[in-house]
Amino acid sequence: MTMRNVFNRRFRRITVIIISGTIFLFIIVILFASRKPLSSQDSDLTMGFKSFADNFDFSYLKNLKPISDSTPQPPPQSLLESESGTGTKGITEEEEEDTYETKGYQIKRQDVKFKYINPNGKKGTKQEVQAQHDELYNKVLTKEIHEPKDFNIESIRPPSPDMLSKYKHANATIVALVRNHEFGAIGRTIRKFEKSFNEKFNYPYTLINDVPFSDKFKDRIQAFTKSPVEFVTIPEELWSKPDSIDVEKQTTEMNIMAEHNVAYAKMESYHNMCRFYSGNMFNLPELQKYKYYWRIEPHVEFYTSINYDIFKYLEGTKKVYGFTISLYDISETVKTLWTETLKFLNTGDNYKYINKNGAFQWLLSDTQLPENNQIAGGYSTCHFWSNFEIVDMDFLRSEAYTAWFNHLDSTGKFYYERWGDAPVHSMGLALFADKSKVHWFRDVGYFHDPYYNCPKTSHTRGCEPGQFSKWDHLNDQNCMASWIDYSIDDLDAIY
Ligand SMILES: Nc1nc2c(ncn2[C@@H]2O[C@H](COP(=O)(O)OP(=O)(O)OP(=O)(O)O)[C@@H](O)[C@H]2O)c(=O)[nH]1
Ligand SMILES: [Mg+2]
Repeated sequence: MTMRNVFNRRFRRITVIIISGTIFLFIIVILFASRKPLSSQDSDLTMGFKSFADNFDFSYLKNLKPISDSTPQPPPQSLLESESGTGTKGITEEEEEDTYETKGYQIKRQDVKFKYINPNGKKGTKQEVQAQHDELYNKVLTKEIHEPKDFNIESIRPPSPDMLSKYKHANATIVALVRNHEFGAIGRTIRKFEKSFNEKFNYPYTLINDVPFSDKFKDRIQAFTKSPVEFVTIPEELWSKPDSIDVEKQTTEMNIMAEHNVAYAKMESYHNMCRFYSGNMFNLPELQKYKYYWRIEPHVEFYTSINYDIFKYLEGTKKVYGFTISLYDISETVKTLWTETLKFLNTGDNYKYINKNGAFQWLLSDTQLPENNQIAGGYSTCHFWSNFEIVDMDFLRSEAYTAWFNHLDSTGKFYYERWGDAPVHSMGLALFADKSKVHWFRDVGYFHDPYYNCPKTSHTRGCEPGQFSKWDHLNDQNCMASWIDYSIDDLDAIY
């Protein structure tokens, strides 16, 4: 074969390849040109490639990934859970690395730590900070507000009186732990509470006692309300001091607290009450049928006529807790509550219970009463005052809260210290709940001696808007500015 013939044959072969390649490309172009305009239909373009690819077997191309469907997929369940529920799921490794310095928390297995990072750069002596906090509190409480804006309040108005008997309630009850001799004081509270809220809704009451209620108590109480009242005696095992408590140690510790003027230090029934409200009350058989409770107490005041169903507000907004007053605690009563809690969080997989949107900075702030943080192992002692609390018991009955309470209880420090149910509930909420699910009922005027929540609303009478305490020298006990600073993103969003 001559060189010329070889060239001609090669030239012909190349020409055939080029022509068939061009035809192949031409067919593809025709196929896509007949589809909708590309600019407006990106997802169709992907689908076009996909259906095209689906008609061929590309399995021999090892690294070719299937073209994914362009339909948006829901995020993985783990990410959804981190939105508002409890737990660390959804925190990426990357986030875990630097949140300690920038946000004040590190949530790693057996390496959980928190620190106060003073997010707003608060400066000054504690007196100066106190003055700034007083000013903020006063400004917020003297601003005229109305009902919450984050829910359709018109949909949860009271029924007309003739429809009251047919009203479809939320799954809720009003609770009070009381003693037989307190029938007058709790009766007066019920009368005020009825006027403010419950005569418009008739939610049932659950009155609780560590001994059976007397007939006299029951007869007197029923006269204060048209709502059903259930009288409950607490089973011994949910009330009394556990056998595991070292009585000698208890006596020694109680005497020390009494020497430091800690109120009720030596009163064992008070310690029982705090432990009961902290971890056992919502386990009473009679409360199993309910999801929400609103706690009331003898000797309190309600100043606002509430014209919407507060339980349905919590239910509708999926909030887990409502409060009116936030204050500092007597630090000697909670000396090791925080350190015991850190021990719990750093055991096994317990870190997973922490909600990364918890109110950590509120738990740790040390600008107003730094001496409290020193005595309480870093805990600010800020808490929600639990004599007024509206609670979703599913939170208190959750695995996270239950495991944590069991740890606290195992230390015996409801007796060796005087851990109150208020700091216990509050710390649990700050760690395991999203802070946006904890609601300050700013619109509800309330008083438990000596502190107020007194808003400026058209339905509030009998208190002075902005006043925190009966006694000015107790204004430094107000922790609400810290809640406002660190746990409310937008003050105008709800009220
Ligand atoms: N049945 C019963 N109820 C109790 C006992 N101790 C306290 N309570 C109730 O528990 C609630 C809280 O007790 P309080 O004495 O008001 O405690 P506190 O609010 O911390 O203290 P104060 O500032 O004195 O009101 C109240 O409703 C009391 O009636 C008890 O031993 N038995
Ligand atoms: Mg009280």
